[in-house]
Amino acid sequence: MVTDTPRNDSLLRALRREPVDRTPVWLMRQAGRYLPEYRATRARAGSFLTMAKTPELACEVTLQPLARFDLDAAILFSDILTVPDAMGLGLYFVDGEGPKFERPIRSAADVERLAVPDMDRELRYVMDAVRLIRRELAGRVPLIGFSGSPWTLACYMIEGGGSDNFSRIKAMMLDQPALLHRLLSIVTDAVIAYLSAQRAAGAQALQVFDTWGGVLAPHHYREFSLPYLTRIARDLLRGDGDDRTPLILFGKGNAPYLEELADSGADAIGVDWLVSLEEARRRTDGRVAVQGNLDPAVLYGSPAAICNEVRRTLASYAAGGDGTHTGLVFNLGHGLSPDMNPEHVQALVEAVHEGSRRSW
Ligand code: 1CP
Repeated sequence: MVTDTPRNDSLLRALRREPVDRTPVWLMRQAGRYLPEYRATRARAGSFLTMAKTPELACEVTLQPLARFDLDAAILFSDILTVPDAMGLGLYFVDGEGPKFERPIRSAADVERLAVPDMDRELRYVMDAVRLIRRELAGRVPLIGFSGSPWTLACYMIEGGGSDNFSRIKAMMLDQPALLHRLLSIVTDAVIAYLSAQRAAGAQALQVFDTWGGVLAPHHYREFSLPYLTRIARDLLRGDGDDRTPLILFGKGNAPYLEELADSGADAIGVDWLVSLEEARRRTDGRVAVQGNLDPAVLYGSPAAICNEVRRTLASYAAGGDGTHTGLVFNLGHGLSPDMNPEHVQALVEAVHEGSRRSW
């Protein structure tokens, strides 16, 4: 395991709720289509999947936003759907339509055929990318590895792609709950193996994206998403040494469950903009770090408006505790979009660092 501390370790310190000189900031989908250099690499590669499956290209695009902005972390360039792809579902992309699976899960027989993929074979390209990125980062900032949550992965596996109403997975949840639990359990084992392998390859923090947890009614969330997130947090913790690799649980629409998520064993909870950081900090009561939560659409405003919203967000977090920013990782409440202006991203990153300096 590669455990050396990066020169800029503010992300790792904030995740441990230790004081930092300035609040760390990284942005979900920081490598992506809003950057012209990303579009150029993608054109050269021919497709998103070639880019994700070629370690040299994945490394190149991972580093692109760091060359432009003073970000405090790199996030592995990959996708959450690599895991179901490695489980044999056949991931492909249709231009303008997003990801799809050739063989979605539709029956009990489909579920029974699923197995945890071999990380050194089917997902070796991801681990090779992690190792290469660590080498190229040369200790500048930490590298975040990630996975989708079991519920969110199951959504894509059963729907066969993106969905507006989640009709197929919700029908399975209602009519065949034991079958859905069986699938979620296998996917959870795969997620734990995947995150452990990324950690062994050099990822210094890990994030689970529960993008679709918020489409569930509370009793369904507590039955079909939360227990699996908790199992991931507990199992990863058990497999970790003294030099613990922090785990961030990000969820869209997870505000109703902040207390329960803070008890999951994770180090940090990532929240969207439907809850204030003041409330998120108060309700998690210093038990975990908090990550978030600017509405990504703020980036459509002017740089002056962006700075204003960043300051409000920082002040909100400070007001939820002892007046400091300790334990805050600044991020958006969800990912950047392709039509966002890189100069506005620059203004955001600078505003976070300026607004949080010597604040503790
Ligand atoms: O056309 C392109 O270039 C592909 C667009 C794209 C990109 C840039 C996809 C397809 N995936 C990615 C990269 C990606 N995906 C990262 C890279 C690291 C980063 O810079 O943040 C990460 C962390 C993801 C994770 C991911 N993929 C999530 C969870 C985060 C989120 O946004 O909620 C989800 C839901 C996906 C599925 C996915 N992959 C791609 C698309 C367009 C989608 C969404 C499909 C849908 O439901 O409509």
